[in-house]
Amino acid sequence: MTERAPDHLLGRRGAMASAGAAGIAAVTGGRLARAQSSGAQPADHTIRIAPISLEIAPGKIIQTTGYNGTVPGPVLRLREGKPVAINVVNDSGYPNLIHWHGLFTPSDLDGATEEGSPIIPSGGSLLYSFTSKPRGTRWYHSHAMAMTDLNRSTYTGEFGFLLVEPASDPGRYDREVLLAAHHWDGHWVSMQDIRKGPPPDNGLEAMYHAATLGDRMLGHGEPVRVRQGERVLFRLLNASASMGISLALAGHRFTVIALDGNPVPAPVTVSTLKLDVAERVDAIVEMNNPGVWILGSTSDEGRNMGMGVVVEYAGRTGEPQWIAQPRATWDYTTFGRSTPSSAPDVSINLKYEKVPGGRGGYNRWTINGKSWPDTNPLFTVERGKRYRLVMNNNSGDEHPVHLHRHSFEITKVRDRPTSGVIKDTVSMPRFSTAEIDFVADNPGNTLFHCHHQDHMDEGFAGLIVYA
Ligand SMILES: [Cu+2]
Repeated sequence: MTERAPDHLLGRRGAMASAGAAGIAAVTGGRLARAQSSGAQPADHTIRIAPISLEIAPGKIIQTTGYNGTVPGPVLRLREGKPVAINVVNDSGYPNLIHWHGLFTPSDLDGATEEGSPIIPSGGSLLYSFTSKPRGTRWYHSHAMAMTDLNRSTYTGEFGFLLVEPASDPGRYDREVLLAAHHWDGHWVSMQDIRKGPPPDNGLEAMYHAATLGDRMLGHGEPVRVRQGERVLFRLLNASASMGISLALAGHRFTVIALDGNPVPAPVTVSTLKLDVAERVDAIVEMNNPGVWILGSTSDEGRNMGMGVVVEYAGRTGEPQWIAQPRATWDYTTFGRSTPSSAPDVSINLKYEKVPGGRGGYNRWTINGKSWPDTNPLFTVERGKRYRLVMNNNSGDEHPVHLHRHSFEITKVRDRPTSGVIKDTVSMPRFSTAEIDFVADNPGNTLFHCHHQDHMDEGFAGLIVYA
């Protein structure tokens, strides 16, 4: 593994050490307690983070870490509006914590040291206790730093679905299928060597040799078994550390009903789904084309790496079929209203740029010219006001930017106004613009960052603070 210059070590690493120590020393309000010493509050769920040997295809063993001995981790089904206590035991072998992605948690329970959440030392444990909201397809994952270590944080098997279910809503579907995508077996390569191109595409990036949709590589797991006439709800999650994906189900189309777990105004039917890192899509498929099909990456390279799963109708056998998909553009406004949203109280411009690392070096990332921790604070908000983030991705890379502890509304994509699409992560294509609005309705430190593990570790993060 390449050692980096000392200045890189001062990024999130320095901040984590101080915030983590402070967090553990100052346990707040009794809601956050070390499970070992609390004793009084029983846990509804226990998640043990530990090493696991994962066979994703015959003879293809991945040595990683995961939750409760499975990858993905156990599905946590929580009841909307109800308190839940989750005991997390850290036997991962490194300082760690869990982020409850998409939930409106207090800062100290959110699992992000930048907000003041405590780190769990190796061998320690922590009780997370919060109210489950909002309803929808959420997930949980490590929010530790990885830096150059591809065996930590979101590079590992430390991810799982977290479904916040409404008190009463049976849903109009016959079967629910949960599939999480992940990339494995990563190593750092210089893009200058790969693309033979000039800067700026020149720094080190993680490349992968294997991928899964579900628990095994395409063709090596149990098929998704369906029956003709069923309406199947697919809950799809991209739990990759740094790779966006496009998925299709040969012979079928998806009716998208929710993005990042939140119902969309226009449930449009499409052939391909695009999920950037951390994004979720809930889509209904009418099973009306009996056969044995592949649900997988639209790229041959992706499926060859393992990104896919077989969908098998009852009574059907044979080789799984793939049908090449016409190139499709993915646009959030497809699922939104064309009417503009409410006007914001305050607009804030955010420009994202890369500081190329050169051959053998790691790229740095900036928001308005600054990298974490110089982006603490990024800006200050007042409770109850509506903020518009006017974002300019002035780089040749795609960025899934994620807002913690709040949802936002997409209000413009490039030059197209839209409303009604509520998310917590928005993918910004290379050299693009977008606008998102959020209401400052959950006081406490709030992290805003790119969900690419390496982009975040290399400075693409900022802290929004309440006045
Ligand atoms: Cu990024």
